[in-house]
Amino acid sequence: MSNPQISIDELSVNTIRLLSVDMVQKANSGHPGLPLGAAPMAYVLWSRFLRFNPQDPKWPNRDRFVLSAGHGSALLYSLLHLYGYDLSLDDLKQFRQMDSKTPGHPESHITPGVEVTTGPLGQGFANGLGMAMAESHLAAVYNKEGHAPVQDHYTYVLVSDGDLMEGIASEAASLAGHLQLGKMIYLYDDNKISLDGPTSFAYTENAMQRFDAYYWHTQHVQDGNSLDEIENAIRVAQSVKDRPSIIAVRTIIGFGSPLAGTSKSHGSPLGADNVKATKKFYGFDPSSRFRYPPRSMSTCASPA
Ligand SMILES: Cc1ncc(C[n+]2csc(CCOP(=O)(O)OP(=O)(O)O)c2C)c(N)n1
Repeated sequence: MSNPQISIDELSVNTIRLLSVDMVQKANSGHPGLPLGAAPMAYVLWSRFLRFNPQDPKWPNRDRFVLSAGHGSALLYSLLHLYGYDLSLDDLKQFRQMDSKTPGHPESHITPGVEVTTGPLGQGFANGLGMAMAESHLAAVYNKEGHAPVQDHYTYVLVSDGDLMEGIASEAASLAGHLQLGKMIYLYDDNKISLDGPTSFAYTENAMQRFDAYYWHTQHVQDGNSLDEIENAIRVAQSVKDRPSIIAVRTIIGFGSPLAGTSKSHGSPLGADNVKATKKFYGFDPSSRFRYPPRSMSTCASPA
């Protein structure tokens, strides 16, 4: 790294970003924009909140994490690899290849740690509702006074513009509000860009006002790169027990790349020159591939 003062948090976020970029570039196919923009919120969630055990991915009382915007799968694979799930660097290098553990969209039966198969927008949103309903039911049946709860986990779902445009998300949101599922916490990657350009081409309503009407608790994080702002919002969401929560986190798609803020970073590899420029932006060696510093380092001299 060129900046010796970089914090472990920043280094971790940028490593998640650049592993994702490398996966997409090597496969010559995929979606780099979402991981570049949404890595900070994913990192805050995974490093400061999520309870899980990579050695026992099906531990019954684990927090659930669903990437409803399944096209951003490289983000999820980077997280699973870095947090110690059975997903190697070689698996990341096989992104989008036949019979690999890293298919283009997450598949629950293929990759350890993937809770649910996602890709059709809106579907993961609704799966999150099912998971939260299950948690609430199991807690009501099995948790007993005077004993540690058997079930008390959260369901966290990362959703995108496309998820909120889908009808199924509205139906699920309506029921979630009605059931007052306070342990559903949704992070909305509010980047205002979709596949073909700005969301204003297809989307006019104020989505958060819809969620207010569905009896959800809504919040806005203005700076999607601010780890502390994101953390505070998740803490507030956890304190709201009688409503599901959605946090609209304002991000920039493709952040740090020359294609930032444009739909060109949504669903195509950045291209070799742009990958180099992006690595330079983050202070990584532009010619490195799939490289990151050892876990024990407190500051980083070079990711190579
Ligand atoms: C139901 C459904 N329709 C269409 C698609 C194809 N598709 C994949 S990503 C995408 C655009 C999603 O845009 P957005 O949710 O804003 O994601 P971002 O651009 O922020 O990555 C579309 C239309 C899909 N996956 N699912």
